[in-house]
Amino acid sequence: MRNKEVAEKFYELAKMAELANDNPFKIKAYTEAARRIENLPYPIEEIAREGKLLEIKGIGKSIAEKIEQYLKTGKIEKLEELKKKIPPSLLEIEKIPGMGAKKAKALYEKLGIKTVEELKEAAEKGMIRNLPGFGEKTEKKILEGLKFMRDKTVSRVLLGIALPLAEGIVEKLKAHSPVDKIQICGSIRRMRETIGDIDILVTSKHPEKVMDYFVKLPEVKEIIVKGETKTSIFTHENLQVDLRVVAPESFGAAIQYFTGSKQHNIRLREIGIKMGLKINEYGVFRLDTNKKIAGETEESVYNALGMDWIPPEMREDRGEIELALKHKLPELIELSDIKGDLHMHTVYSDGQNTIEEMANEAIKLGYEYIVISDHAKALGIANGLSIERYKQEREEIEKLNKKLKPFKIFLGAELNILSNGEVDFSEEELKFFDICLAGIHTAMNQEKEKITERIKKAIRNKYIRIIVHPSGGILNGRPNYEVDIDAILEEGKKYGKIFEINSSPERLDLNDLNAKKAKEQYGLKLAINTDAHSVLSLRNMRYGIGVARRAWLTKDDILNTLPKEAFEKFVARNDER
Ligand code: DGT
Ligand code: CA
Ligand code: CA
Repeated sequence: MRNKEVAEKFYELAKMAELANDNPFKIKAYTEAARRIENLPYPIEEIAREGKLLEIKGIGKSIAEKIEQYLKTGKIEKLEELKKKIPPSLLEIEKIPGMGAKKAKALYEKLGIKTVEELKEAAEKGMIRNLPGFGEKTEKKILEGLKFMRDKTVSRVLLGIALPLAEGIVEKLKAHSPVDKIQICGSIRRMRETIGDIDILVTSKHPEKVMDYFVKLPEVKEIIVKGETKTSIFTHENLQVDLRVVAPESFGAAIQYFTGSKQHNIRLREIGIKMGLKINEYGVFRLDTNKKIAGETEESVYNALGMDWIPPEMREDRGEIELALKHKLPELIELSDIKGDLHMHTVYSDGQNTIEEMANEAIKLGYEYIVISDHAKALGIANGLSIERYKQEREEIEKLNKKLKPFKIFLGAELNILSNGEVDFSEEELKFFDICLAGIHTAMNQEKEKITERIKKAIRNKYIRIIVHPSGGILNGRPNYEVDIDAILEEGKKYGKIFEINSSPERLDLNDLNAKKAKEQYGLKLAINTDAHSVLSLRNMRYGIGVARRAWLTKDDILNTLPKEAFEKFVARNDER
């Protein structure tokens, strides 16, 4: 389906027409057409083939002709003409915050600025402030806009976006091209929270067919290089995907090499050299005779170095190599160890599904229990619940528990740690819940001492068992609160509290390093929860598992690997205290 691609061409046409001072009605028509094409439920190429373009609302004869031109030739004549009048690089300039078409055009006409580099130079030299309609303030804004764009282009993509995208590509390559083995490598395989680019390795007897198919995938926006052994493309999200074809006898060595991390690989090579071995993406070789001694499987590579195979999530050179040499690697937690999810929302607060829908989905995922933890009343924007509404939830849950047996739903609450460390309800009221979770949702800008003390106070509340998303950051969004993580982990240890690994791909909080520290330095247990606001996001559990594995955690470190009866006992402690 080429809808998105065609739509983008029309957006480009509209922008170029604007820069060229074209008729405003035409500009509007191009933009409108782009929007319509983007939202079409059918492939535009099929509609064109059937001669039905004019049936699409908002598309007239002249636009229909342009669509046909583009589908046939890859070009729109009108756009090519405009490009002769106006340098297309102005489109880049126009996108910078604080610029826009009018200013881009004025700078081009008055100072001949055609590229982002030229714009930067002119702004830094103070050449823009004296132009009519610009001034010092505008010049400063342009410099800030340039910096923002630079930060944005180096920003990494969330694992929650990159992993499904990579899996989609792998599925298609498997189904429609002659690949034999295929493996996603790089930071995705290591389950890093953000991803720079996607690395996929395959073996095949017909590499050229694999590459031909790969570059025609609908995910592809632009081909960077296409070769027999390596092809790189950009997706529509501007994410680079590198596809490499390697020889079957080197597959293990290659996936080991391209899984990284770079630091981990460097350490392996150092150890290899001491043993008289050379390691590269083709295999493990004896330095003296150049004889290949391993490489077909990843295990063979690690074994040749006297080590056990190391799970990809641990390959960060944080001590895993030493453990592998001593055959003492931990048995990491797996998704199938999870027996319940302890943090989710329903239509009672700001979720999209009912309690029953969430429960049925959890049953499908193989869980034995869940905790429904809708927001409490202080969080007005999330439709937080009063005790009366929690009572309604309790009634509904009791009915469902009869119906869904042996599956069990617990009534929880996600309390708000208010700016003074108190929560939404009195201790007397908190007795009502099976289990209480608490986290910060407001006043996140408090200074370090205050916000740390605030969380410590919540930790001392005997009814609160789990601290959710303890550091508060949103990946690619906002930074963590200024919280002293060590101080709250220490307090958590004193009061026997559980800290959450929030599996939502925007959060992944605690992160790998803090989760590792929670276990190793403070002997704490953690919970891995999804914080799901819909049945679909219950499936985000695997991202939290990725964090836990990167933190070297095992099944025993995680509260919600407990079977139902043991979890019931954990919950019952509420009454004793
Ligand atoms: P990313 O893409 O920034 O999220 O991180 P990675 O780890 O996927 O890095 P990437 O895509 O640059 O390279 C993939 C793997 O290939 C990397 O983890 C290790 C290996 N690799 C790449 N370049 C080098 C290198 O210059 N030296 C070594 N030893 N390994 C490399
Ligand atoms: Ca990568
Ligand atoms: Ca790469």
